Amino acid sequence: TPTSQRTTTATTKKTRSSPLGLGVGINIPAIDLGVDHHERSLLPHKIVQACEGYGFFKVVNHGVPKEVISTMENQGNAFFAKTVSEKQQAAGPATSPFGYGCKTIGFNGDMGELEYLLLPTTNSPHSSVSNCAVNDYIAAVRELACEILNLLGEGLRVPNKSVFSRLIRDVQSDSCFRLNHYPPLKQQQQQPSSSSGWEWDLSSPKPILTTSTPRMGFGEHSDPQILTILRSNDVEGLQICTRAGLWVPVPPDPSEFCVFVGDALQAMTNGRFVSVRHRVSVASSVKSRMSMMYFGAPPLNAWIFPLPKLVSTQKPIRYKPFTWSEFKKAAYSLRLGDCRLDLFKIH
Ligand code: GA4
Repeated sequence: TPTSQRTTTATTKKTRSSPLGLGVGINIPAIDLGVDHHERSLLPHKIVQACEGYGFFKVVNHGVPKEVISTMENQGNAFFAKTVSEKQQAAGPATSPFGYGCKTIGFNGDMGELEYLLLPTTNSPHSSVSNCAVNDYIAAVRELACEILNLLGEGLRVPNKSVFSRLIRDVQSDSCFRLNHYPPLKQQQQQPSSSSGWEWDLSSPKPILTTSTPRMGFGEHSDPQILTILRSNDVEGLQICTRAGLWVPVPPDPSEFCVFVGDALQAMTNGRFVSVRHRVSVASSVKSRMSMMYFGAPPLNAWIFPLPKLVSTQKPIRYKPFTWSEFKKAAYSLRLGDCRLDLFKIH
C-alpha cells in the first residue's frame, strides 16, 4: 500500500448534534492505518475495542488511492444520472438480487427512498457492468478489508490470524458491491403525496395507514456478511445504533471509510463483536447522497461457527454452525430489520 496516501493523524471525532436530537455527541472510533511501526502494534487492540463497543469504526489514512475512489465515484454519479431505462440496460440482466433497483429492498416488502446498483464481485454472468473502475475499487477495498480482518485476528489472539480474511480472499467469496443513491430533499418535496393525505407506510414491518410517512432512505438493519466497508460523498444520512439503543448520526467524510461488523463476524466471535444496526435517513440536503459499499462475505459453502478460542465455560457457545448459503437464505426469507442470527442461537 502506498504510504504516501497516508498522511494525517486522527483520533476520535465527536458527532455533531442533529436537528432530530440524535447523537448527544458520542466518540466514533477512528482508526489511523497510516501510523509508524510502534503505533501500529497498538492497532489490533484498538480495532478489537471498536468492534466490541459499537461494531463500527472509521478508518483514516487507509491507503486506498484517491484516484481509485474518485474514478469510481464519477462512474457512480454518471450511472445514476442516466434515465431509468438506460440504467436498467447498463446494469445488465436483473438476476435477483443483483442489478439496478429502485425503492424495493429484498423480496418481502421492505422499501426505501433510494435507487441502487448491486453487483457480485466474482465473475458471473451478472457482472456485465464490471469495468476497470469497479474492479480497481473492489480490489483496493478488499485489500483494506483483509488488512483490518488480519489486525482483528491478531487482536483476538486466534491461532491463525487470517481466519477471517481468508474467507473474503477466497476466489469463491460471495462478496458483493453496492452503490446507493438517495435523492435530495428538493426532489422528494416535489413528489405529490396522495390526495387524501393518507398513505401506506411500507417501511414498517406491517403496512400501516398513516398521515405522515416517516421517509427512510434505508431502514434499520445489520449487514449479514463478515465486514462492510462504506464510503459516501459529503451528504449526511447514515446513523448507527449504540448498544444502549441510541441512534447516532455519522458525519460524512469522503476521505474516510466506515467499517461495519456483520452478522457472520458476530457468530464467529461468539457474540464478542455485535453486528451494528444502522439506517440511512433521507438526505436533508439539496444534494443527493451516494454511498459505495463493499460487503465482504464467505464462499457459499463455507461453514461459519464460533471460533474455539472464543468459547469457554465462562463464554458458552452461542450460535450453531451454519453455512453462508444457509444464512443468506434465512436473511432473504426475513424482513430487513429482523435479527436473523436469532435463528441460529443456542439457548
Ligand atoms: C443489507 C446489506 C446489503 O445491502 C444486502 C442487502 C440485501 C438486499 O438489499 O438485497 C438484504 C439486506 C442486505 C438484509 C436482509 C435481506 C437481504 C435485503 C433483505 C431483506 C445486499 C445484503 O446482503 O443484505
